[in-house]
Amino acid sequence: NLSLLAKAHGRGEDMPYCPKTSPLIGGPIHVSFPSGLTLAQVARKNPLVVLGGRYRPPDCEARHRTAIIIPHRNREHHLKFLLYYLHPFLQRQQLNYGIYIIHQAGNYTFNRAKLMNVGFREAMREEDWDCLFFHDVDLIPEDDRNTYMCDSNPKHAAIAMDKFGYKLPYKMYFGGVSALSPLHYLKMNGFPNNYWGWGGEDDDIGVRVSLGGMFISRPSVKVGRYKMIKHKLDKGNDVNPRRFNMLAKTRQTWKLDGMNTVEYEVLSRDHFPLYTNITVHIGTEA
Ligand code: UDH
Ligand code: NGS
Repeated sequence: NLSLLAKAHGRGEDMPYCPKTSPLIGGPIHVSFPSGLTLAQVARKNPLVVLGGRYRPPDCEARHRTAIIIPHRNREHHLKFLLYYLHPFLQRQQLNYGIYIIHQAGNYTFNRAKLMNVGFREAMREEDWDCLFFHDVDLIPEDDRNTYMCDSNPKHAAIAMDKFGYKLPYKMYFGGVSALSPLHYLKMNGFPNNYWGWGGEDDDIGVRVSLGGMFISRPSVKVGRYKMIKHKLDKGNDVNPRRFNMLAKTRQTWKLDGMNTVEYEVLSRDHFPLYTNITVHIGTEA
């Protein structure tokens, strides 16, 4: 089976599996934001990344296939820094990975969770990923031991962010970066489609985890550390005044709204050197 797999990938038949723990993992990462960085420089530093932002370890068969899903609009500056850190980070973890930017078309109010549903479906269309990392564009992991692999329960990875003093802001926080297997995702009917604007969608997702009969797993606070690139609330992403009312009803709505009802129109799919860009029209609030 292994040799068939290797053949299907057009590689040598005797490629061994990568070690269970990557020898390239180094621990804490010093994160700073070099001025004048360009995407071309990031591409030059990552010669083994192929079109669409895909990578597989050159000398062993990866044990894990992880897709990174990044909701995006008008944050090219943050994206550049994230790619600068994320590509080498994922390579040190010896993953088979791909990076997907899900770009919301138009100027209508932003909808982070719906973009994640789009990312899930579109990424799974391309490859049999065994783990999906839902990743804000402005969060840079600060420790290699924060492995981008799935656990047996949905994982909240961004447990310790600098802006919260490297602590969880509250026990049920599920924002920033989370990791789910396709099975986890379908068990909770994906994410809600109707949180337009800032706030609450991550809490809804956290509630769905338990409604789907699962628990939240987390790395240790030593390892799940992130630096946030500072910014203000974006234009087109005003605080959602309906979020508390909606959150109070998640138990009634989660099966009626989610992956089973998501509707959208893909406007373009581009395989750029460092990422796959999917530009999507996700409509407007009902
Ligand atoms: N995002 C975009 N473009 C936007 C809005 C959001 O790309 O216009 C994406 C991006 O990946 C971002 C994520 O959605 O990391 C989350 O949005 P956010 O960064 O605005 O949310 P966060 O909570 O910061 O990190 C909000 C700033 C302070 C809000 C205070 C409200 N009380
Ligand atoms: C909660 C929000 C979450 C948000 C978190 C951190 O209050 O969506 O704060 O926000 N929940 C609601 O509004 C219901 S932050 O400090 O990053 O601006 O992620």
